Amino acid sequence: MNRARVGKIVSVAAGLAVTGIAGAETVTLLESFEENIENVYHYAAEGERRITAFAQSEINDYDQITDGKKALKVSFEAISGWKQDFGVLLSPESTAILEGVVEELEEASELGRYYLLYDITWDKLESDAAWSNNPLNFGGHATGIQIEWRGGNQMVTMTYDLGAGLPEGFLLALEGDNGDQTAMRFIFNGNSTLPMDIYVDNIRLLDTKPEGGVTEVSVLDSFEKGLDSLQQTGPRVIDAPTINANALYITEGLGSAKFVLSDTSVGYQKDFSIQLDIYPELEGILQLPQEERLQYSLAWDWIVETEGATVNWFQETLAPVGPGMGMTESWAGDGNVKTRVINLGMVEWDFLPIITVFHNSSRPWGTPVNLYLDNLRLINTGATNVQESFEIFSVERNAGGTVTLSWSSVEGARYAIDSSIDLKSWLELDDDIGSEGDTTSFTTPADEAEKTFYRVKQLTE
Ligand SMILES: [Ca+2]
Ligand SMILES: [Ca+2]
Repeated sequence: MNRARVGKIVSVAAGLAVTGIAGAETVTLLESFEENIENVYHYAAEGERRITAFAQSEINDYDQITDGKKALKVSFEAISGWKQDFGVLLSPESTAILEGVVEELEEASELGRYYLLYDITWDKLESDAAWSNNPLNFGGHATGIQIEWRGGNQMVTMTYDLGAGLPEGFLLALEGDNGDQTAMRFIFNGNSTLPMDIYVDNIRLLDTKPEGGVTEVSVLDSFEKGLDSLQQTGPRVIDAPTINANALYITEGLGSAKFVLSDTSVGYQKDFSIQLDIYPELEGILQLPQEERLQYSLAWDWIVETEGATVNWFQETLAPVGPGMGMTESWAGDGNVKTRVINLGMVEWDFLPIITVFHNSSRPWGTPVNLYLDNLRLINTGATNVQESFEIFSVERNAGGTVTLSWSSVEGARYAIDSSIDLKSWLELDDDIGSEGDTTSFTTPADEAEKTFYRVKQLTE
C-alpha cells in the first residue's frame, strides 16, 4: 500500500488482487448430437462388432443429456475386454478450433488452460458390468488418459488437459469427405454378458483463461524437506516415502518424494494419498463454489523407475471417483516424466481434500518398482496482471474545485476509483476508467471534508 500526502488530501493506492473474474472461462461446444448422428461410425470391422445400434436419444432418465435435447446412445450386445468400438467425426469448424489450440500449445505449452471434455453415462439397467473404462483416442493419438466407471447409472466426464498430453509433433489426423475433419475414437473395456447402453454428449473445449488473465504457477510442495502431505495407504508400498536426491528423478529443486512398491504386485490397488489440507494456498480455493474453480488446476510430475522389473505397463488412477477425478493416466516408460493435471473446477470436493492414488500393472514385477513425485503446483490461469509499482503518484486540487488523480497504469487495463473520508466506508466514484497508457488520470469534484482518501483498483476485464 502506498500513501502520498499532497496538500490536505491523502491518496491511497492499493493494487487489489481481484478474484471476481472466475466464471469467465470459455466453453466451446464441439459436438452435441443434436441434428443427426451421421458422423458416428463403427470402428470395429463388420463381423467383429459388439455395438448393435447407434441412436440419437431423447431419454434423460439419468441426466445423460448434458447439453441440448439429445445425446448419442450406443447399445452394446455385450462387452468383453478392449475394443476400438466407434468413432465420431468432428465438424470442420470444430476441427479448425482444435487445430488452433494444438498450434498454440505447440508454440508455448501451457498446463491447466485447455481441456477437452465429454460426458459418458453408463446405463446399467440390464448389464452385469461392475466396471468399465474408456480411453481417449483423439485426432489419431492414444492419449494415455482413460475414464473409470465404477458401476451404477453414473455420468463420468472425460477431462483431458491438451497441454499436459501433447506429444511432440502432435498433429490431428484429418478424415472426412474433404479431409478437414478430425475424429475421436471411442474405445471400451469391461465385462458384461448382457446388453449395456452408454450415452455420450457434450464434447467440448474448455478454455480456463479469462480475458486478460495471466497464468500464475505456485509450487505447493517440491518435496525437499518434509513429506507431510504424503501417506502410504496400501500393503504394496514398502515403508514411508523418503526424499530422493538423484537428479534423474527430480523435476524441481533438489529433491523429490520416493515410494517403493513391492515386487508382489497384485494388480489394481490403493497405494498412497496426498493430503491437500496442509497447503494453505488451497484452502480458499477449495471453498469456492465448484464453477468458480475452473481457472485453478493442480499438477504434479511422476516418474516410474523400473530398474530390472518386468513392468511393461503401469497406470495411475485418482480417487474418489468424481467428475474429473475418475481418470487413469498411463506410464510414460522407464524414467520418463508424466505430468498429472486435475482441474479443480471439475471436482466436487464435497469430501476431505485428499487424493488417493491407485496403481495397476502387470505381474509379477520381479523386483520392487520406484515411484517418484515432484513439483506439486497450483496453476491459476486467471491471475490478474497487477503491476508491482501500482501507485497514485499525484493528487492535485484544481482551481475549479476539482481534484485530479494520476496513477501508474498498464496498457489495456480498466480501473475503478473509490473515495472515503474515514478509510472505512468507501464511495465508488467511477467503475470503468480506461487506461491511458503508462499513466492514467481522473478528475472528480473535491469533497468538502478536511481529508479525503482515494483508492484506485485495477479491474480485470
Ligand atoms: Ca446433446
Ligand atoms: Ca523437488
